[in-house]
Amino acid sequence: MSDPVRRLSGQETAFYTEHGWLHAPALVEPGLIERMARKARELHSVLRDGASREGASGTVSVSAVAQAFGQNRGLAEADEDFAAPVFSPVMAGNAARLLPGEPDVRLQINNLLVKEPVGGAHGPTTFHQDFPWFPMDRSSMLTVWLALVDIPAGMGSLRFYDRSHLYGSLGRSFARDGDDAISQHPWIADLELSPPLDLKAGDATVHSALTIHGAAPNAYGTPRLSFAWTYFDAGTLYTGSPFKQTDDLGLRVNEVFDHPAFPIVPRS
Ligand SMILES: O=C(O)CCC(=O)C(=O)O
Repeated sequence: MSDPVRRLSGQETAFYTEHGWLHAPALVEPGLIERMARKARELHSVLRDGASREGASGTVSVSAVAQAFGQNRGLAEADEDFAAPVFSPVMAGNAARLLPGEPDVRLQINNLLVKEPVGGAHGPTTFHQDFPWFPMDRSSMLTVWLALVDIPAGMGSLRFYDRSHLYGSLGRSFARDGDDAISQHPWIADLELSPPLDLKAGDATVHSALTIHGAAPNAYGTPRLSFAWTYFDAGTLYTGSPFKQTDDLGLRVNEVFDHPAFPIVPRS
């Protein structure tokens, strides 16, 4: 079976290394995106209607994803179409080449992300870094954010503070009121903001766990449907810092994340 993900070019990996983010047009093949989008819509309508029945596709486990509206985790473990880009050897190779030293990569999390139109449940995504929340001893990690439908800038495609990954860990957002990254560090506003991106279904953005990013509210009449997943350097050590995803897994402090929840993804 051919890989549904295309290999990133040297120019793209160089851009990411310099800027801390990347727009990767047509990263995933259209047939797969159509299937993922259909399942995401089905799942969304199930969740919106508040039903707890099985997904109409029969392949998506609602119980696995209904934990948080707007952020439905673990689809790659439940459904072969969501698994395909996440466990793609080409994608794992892309991720390795984006990280310093081209390490093996582990999967950290995968998430169907839904941003409802203005007036619904969701507003903007305030600007933040991902890394400060994680119980990891190094920041060599990145997130692939894949558009499942066309996502014009006004629907809330991600924007990035250019080169903000060069400033290390800048602290947590979402911990207190008014703690977005720019309020905490007004100098960040002097960095260039990435252009508003009109993403086509199958386009992706990639950002470092140190890159400050956020998104506008969804000003369109339909939900913004994207699927995001995160890889990290397989040599990363667990610090033991409290974190819901890892607290009860029996991970050992100062050892690697050798656990089925964090598989190493074979690469080509
Ligand atoms: O989808 C969003 O609006 C935010 C996603 C995000 O912050 C992330 O994937 O790291």
